[in-house]
Amino acid sequence: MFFLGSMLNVNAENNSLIQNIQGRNATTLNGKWNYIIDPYETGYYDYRYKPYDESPNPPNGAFYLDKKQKDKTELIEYSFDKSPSLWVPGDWNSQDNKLLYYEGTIWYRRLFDYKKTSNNRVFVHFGAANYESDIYLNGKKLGKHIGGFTPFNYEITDLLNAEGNSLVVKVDNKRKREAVPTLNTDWWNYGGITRDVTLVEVSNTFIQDYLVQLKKGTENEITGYIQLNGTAPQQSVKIAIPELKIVSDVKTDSTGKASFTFKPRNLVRWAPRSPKLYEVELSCNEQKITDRIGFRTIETRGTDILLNGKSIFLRGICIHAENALRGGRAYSDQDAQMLLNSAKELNCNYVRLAHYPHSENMIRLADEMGILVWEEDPVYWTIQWENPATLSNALQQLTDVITRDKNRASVIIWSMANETPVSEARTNFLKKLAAHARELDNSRLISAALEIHGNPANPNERIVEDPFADYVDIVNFNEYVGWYDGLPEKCDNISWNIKYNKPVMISEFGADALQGMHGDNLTRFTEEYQEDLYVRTVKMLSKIPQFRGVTPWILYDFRSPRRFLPNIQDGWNRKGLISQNGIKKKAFLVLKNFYDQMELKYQK
Ligand code: GCB
Repeated sequence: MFFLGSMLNVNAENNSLIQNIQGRNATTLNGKWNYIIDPYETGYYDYRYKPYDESPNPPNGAFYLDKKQKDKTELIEYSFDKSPSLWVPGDWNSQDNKLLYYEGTIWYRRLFDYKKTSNNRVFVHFGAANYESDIYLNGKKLGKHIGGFTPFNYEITDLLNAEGNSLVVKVDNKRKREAVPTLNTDWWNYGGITRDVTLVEVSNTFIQDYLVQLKKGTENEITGYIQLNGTAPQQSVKIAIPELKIVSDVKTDSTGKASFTFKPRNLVRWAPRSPKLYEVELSCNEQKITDRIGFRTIETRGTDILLNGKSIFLRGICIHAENALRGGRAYSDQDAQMLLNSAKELNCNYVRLAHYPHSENMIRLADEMGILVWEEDPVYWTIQWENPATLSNALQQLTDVITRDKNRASVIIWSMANETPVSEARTNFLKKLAAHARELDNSRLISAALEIHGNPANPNERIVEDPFADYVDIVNFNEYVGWYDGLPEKCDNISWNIKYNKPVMISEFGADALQGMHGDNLTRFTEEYQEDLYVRTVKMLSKIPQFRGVTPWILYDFRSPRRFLPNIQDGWNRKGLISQNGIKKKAFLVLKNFYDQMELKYQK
């Protein structure tokens, strides 16, 4: 979007997302931030006043004013200066044991100096903060952001001082019925400023957003657009892909937009085995943005998934954004390395990033490593299907992740939801999400992790029948035959009733196993049980004619506040193929062997 008239105003509505923070003139605000824990919302409200936030003359109590005592008589009941600090980025739960279970508000403050070049503009960009954030600079509100896993930025040009800026962020991770996700999930509700905070300095009119991808339906036509933001929207923008000998000047129109198409010779397409990325340079007003972009096609034909025109089997694994070895929410490049290297060891060519958008580091590394990616909107289980605010929240999070990752070749699937029980309201909701995703990005595939059901007349039949399946490109479903549904041997007799003439993938199956706990294959929570379940499940799934991929649940054990069986779970969901200490369980090898076979089969 482009907001010409009011673009210098400092408020949320006028600050659309800036593309590719890492490739710009950026200054990190990562590091130690002072914090004040505020379970009773004292920093925001007071019994004497209306919410301070709305008041034209906020009284002393408001934390975002970052007040200092002027003399000994002045009453101020808080002090960021004397408060402890938390590391940003990072969840608060894993930084101080007192905060392990904390769900509520924490106020963060960071002081900084910043001298900008005159006429330039400055934005503050947050990779993510969970779940609701109110952001203030030097006592003025920049905006409010809702959603725990998507980026946001605000312009601060007019509020910025050369010295002594106080950036205050109120982060509240209380779970709410109407939120996305809602009250109940099976993962840890890590709170805090969980991803990078960055100052971005841009010229007065700058490249806010761009798309550079292969045109749908073509093998070598690079197409895209550039979107400027600023008072001089009609400019000449240079786009270069030196390795392909592309250098071109494009002219933006009165809305700041320019589209382009190039037909390079000898384009090498991106694929898992050869993840070719090209340096792309975009220059405008003496500012250059650099990116690394890959080009590939993805489509379905009948029951096949075609990558660059060739049928592929997606050898995947589900991953939560958690680094169990370090403890806490994953955010950094090192976290991404740890997780994706483990997936590679399994011989995966694909990962399902559950159940919400993971960090940009993860997606960029997947591009570099040649791992295909499923990204997911946090529409999980039973959110408020009939609440328009919940729908616009889910739409916004979807918009933001598509905006952020639309140039990443690794991303091939946008998932609308996970395990959402069928009802008319739910299907209407998901249809709106899918239509929106297709409108924003017609080049990738749409899916969702659906549920299955049984047949009372035939206890061994499992049926995939869901009105939303008509709106997806790939039918994905979660199944727990052998864990929540009988014992592993049940897999041997299951017959699948899946009428869709589309590729079918299994977005989840699995069993809990405590690493190091051994027994026979009927003893719950042993490695042998999990191993047996994997052996039988891959045989069972291989009988589905449209079977084109699978992402077992899950790569690593992960923290969950629903899993407290003493001495076994102790706060962890144990369905990982690797323990929280990094030790592989027996089932790891079963899956790896299966993937080695599938790789050979699909090479033919
Ligand atoms: C599921 C959910 C996943 C859970 C998993 C389990 O179906 O999609 O979030 O963690 O089952 O372990 O029960």
